[in-house]
Amino acid sequence: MKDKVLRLLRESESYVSGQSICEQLNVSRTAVWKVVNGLRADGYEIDSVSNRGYKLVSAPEVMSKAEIVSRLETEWLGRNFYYFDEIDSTNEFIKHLPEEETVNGAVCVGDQQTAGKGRLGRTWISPKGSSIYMSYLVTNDVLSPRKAPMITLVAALATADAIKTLTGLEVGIKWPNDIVVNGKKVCGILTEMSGDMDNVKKIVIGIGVNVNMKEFEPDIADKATSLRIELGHKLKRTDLIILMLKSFEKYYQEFISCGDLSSLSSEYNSILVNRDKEVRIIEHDNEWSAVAQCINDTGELIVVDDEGKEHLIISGEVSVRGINGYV
Ligand code: BT5
Repeated sequence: MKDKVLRLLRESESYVSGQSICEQLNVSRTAVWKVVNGLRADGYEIDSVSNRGYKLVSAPEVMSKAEIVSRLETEWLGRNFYYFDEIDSTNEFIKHLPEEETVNGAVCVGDQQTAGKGRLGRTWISPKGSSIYMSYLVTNDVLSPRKAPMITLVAALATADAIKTLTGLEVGIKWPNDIVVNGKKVCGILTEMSGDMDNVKKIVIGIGVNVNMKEFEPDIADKATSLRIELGHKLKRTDLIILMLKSFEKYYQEFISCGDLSSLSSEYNSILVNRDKEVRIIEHDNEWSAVAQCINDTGELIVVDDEGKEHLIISGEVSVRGINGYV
């Protein structure tokens, strides 16, 4: 209800009468009054003038369900929205939604994760109040296990685009799923799927963006950064969330209508930080060096070994590192 009232107030440049809010939302005047007071308690400045109604004067710099939902610019992504001040992992939450809430485009955002996950059992550091931890659910009949890993690349491209639009920073992608600014990781993506080999039932895309963190623990300080560190000032997390959702919806739709990455690979390759660089390919029981070239239309990384032989690296099975460090 808060998000609906907030949206009506945001959509109007002047006063909105209590009566019109009641009619549009089909609720009583008292209910509207209570919601407005609740919003004021959350820090929204709402002017009220008798015979004219309510006007939103300013919004606080908070991240909340009402703040995000009232500003959504998407058609389907985030229309089922879950928000937590604290959650173990937004991916785990989305994975365990009950059947009737398992709908395409469900989104979960947490202000803090107590068990944030990286890939291959690693940890994602997820402190309170400073970053974005967000997961999207896609349930699409046209997805197959072969196509599912490509979604990680779609999400990386969409997130990089949103970060660039908001900050103007030069944003790169370290294949397949890290977003990098000035050679350091600012965002990681974890895609998980469920179903069987013939029928992928659902895919959960989890994205962590370091927005306003001021520093990092010593063991990752040399390879992690935040948008605040790079820009020199804080950002409103909700501004980025709104752009990320809009951007993912756009890129995902493009991917689904093409069936692969053919219409997105040149854009991906244009910001691929591994391009023409020597990389270490770290496999389960083997490690070797090669020069990375670009991704193909199905999202594999094309690398050339010391003998000039081309190999396709499939995401999810290996790690790729820079020869002298992270990138
Ligand atoms: C990733 O794994 O980069 C995927 C991270 C996905 C996090 C999101 S947050 C929302 C959703 N819910 C979850 O539980 N997870 C997703 P990987 O490529 O394995 O990188 C993990 C490694 O990055 C760690 O082993 C650390 O070295 C480093 N790392 C951990 N936290 C970091 C942070 N906040 N910023 C930068 N690097 C970090």
